Amino acid sequence: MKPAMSVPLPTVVIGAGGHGKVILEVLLEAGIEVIAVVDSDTGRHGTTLLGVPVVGGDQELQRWRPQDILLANGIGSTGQRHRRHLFERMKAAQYRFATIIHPSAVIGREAMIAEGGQVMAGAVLQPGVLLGRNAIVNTGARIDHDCVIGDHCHVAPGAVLCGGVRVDLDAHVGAGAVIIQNMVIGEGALVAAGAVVVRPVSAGGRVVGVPAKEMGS
Ligand code: JB2
Repeated sequence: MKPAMSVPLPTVVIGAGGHGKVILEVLLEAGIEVIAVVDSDTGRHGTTLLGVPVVGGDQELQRWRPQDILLANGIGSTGQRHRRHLFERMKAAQYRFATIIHPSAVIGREAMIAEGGQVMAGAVLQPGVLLGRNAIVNTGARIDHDCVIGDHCHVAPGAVLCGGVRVDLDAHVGAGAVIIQNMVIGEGALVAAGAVVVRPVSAGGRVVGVPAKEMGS
């Protein structure tokens, strides 16, 4: 059973870079009407992304009333916390964000995906997983039962979270990392690509290696 994507409204993608392209691919693959992309780089204005026009910067959103469209956050890892700030700025302006699930993703029963949550191609969310607002489960990542992934987190491509893992607000789990069951990854923590986490990671911690250790130690 899959939670439905939030589909009823035309959608605008924010950001025409790498993440924006992947988000747009999901939307198009799911048959969503994407009416425009906006990007702050004037060099991209007047171009297209996967055939959708890049109409200008964020000020172009004024073309549409917030209640008439959904936004899709196409900002990925660019700039620390930038993705979160953009989400919060647009929410304050009354916009709503699409929940995005690639048709190839596997979503288990009683999994829940909050507003703006993004699940990319080939990702797996087993039963009981909770994915927070504006959080990303990127390509091919596997999230086992009952994991709780906080708002604005990013689980990068190919990462594996065993059952019952908690990833707190703003944390980043790098590509191909493995986290054993019942670990807690604290707020704002960074798990480097390829790390194998067998101990909890404290808030703001940065771990690397197999088994994962604090960076610099
Ligand atoms: O405030 C903004 C803004 N800030 C940056 N508003 C709008 N509308 N656009 C903004 N941008 C634009 O986002 C930049 O001008 C740029 O075109 C785009 C970011 O593209 P980039 O490819 O540099 O980064 P990304 O965040 O899309 O992708 C990174 O993170 C992903 C998760 C890359 O590392 C990817 O490889 C990765 N998959």
